[in-house]
Amino acid sequence: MGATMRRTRPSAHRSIRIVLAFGLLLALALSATTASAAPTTTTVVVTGSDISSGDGSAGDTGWFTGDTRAGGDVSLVTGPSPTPLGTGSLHITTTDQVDGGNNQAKAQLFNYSYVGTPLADITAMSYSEYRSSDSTSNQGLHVGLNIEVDFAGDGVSYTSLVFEPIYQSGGIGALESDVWQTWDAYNGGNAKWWSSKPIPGVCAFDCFVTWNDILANNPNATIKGGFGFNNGSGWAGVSDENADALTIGVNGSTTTYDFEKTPPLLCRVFIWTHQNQECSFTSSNWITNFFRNFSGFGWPFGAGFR
Ligand SMILES: [Ca+2]
Repeated sequence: MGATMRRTRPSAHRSIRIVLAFGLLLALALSATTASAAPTTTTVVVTGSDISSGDGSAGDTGWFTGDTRAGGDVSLVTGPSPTPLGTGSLHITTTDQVDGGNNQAKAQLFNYSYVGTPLADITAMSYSEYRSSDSTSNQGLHVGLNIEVDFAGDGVSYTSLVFEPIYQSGGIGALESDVWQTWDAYNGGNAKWWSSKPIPGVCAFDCFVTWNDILANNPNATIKGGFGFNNGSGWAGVSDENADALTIGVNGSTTTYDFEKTPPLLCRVFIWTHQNQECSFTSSNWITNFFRNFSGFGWPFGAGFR
């Protein structure tokens, strides 16, 4: 009896250890799976060296001035204070230039890194904007967002979807000058957009429909070109605008672009996955950016400037 018990006890302990080890491995595997699928929040600083003229039609990603025409200008400046992020912003202006009887001044700054993204995967869009009282254009005209879209998802179709603050629930009464205002261009799918061309469910120019309406009528739509800011054309008068903190979310992971005149102090973060993650600081907001840049990446072993 005693010899039997001596034989069975070690065997039972081995079984328990095997079960515990298997359970630990399973927990680690599930943890890793969960970590890899977790949404991320990223801030990217955009400075002048990040911007090129023209568009990303050659397949380049990054920032381009798009269809910026004579009389339109984009530049990176300090202020107007207090900026939504950092110390600078994008200055996006149009003059009262007249070309052939129409005011054609137009300024754009588009990002071409989202080409091919299904519109249905977009989960956030927002930006901050500042209209100077030096503007002489109609006070309802504030800088808006554009997305160049393949609405049929067939590689051929094209329209520009446009978000403008004046067509949102507050109307012109919500628009102000000489103050930063933040616009939610997604708003749970309830933000209003219009289309530059007729597409299923949306007429050209004059149909102001929700993002969800566009998706319902164009379920295969994808981003075809640029996503970003537009000022003009066809706006009589001078438009003096600033923009900052452009956010886009894809499948729950958001990226916010912080426009800055001065290149930030760069650092490199070493995280537990042994990957390096660029992060950025400016002298006045480095504490905020320290935590913002580290969120979503887990605790680092260390960080260093370079
Ligand atoms: Ca900024």
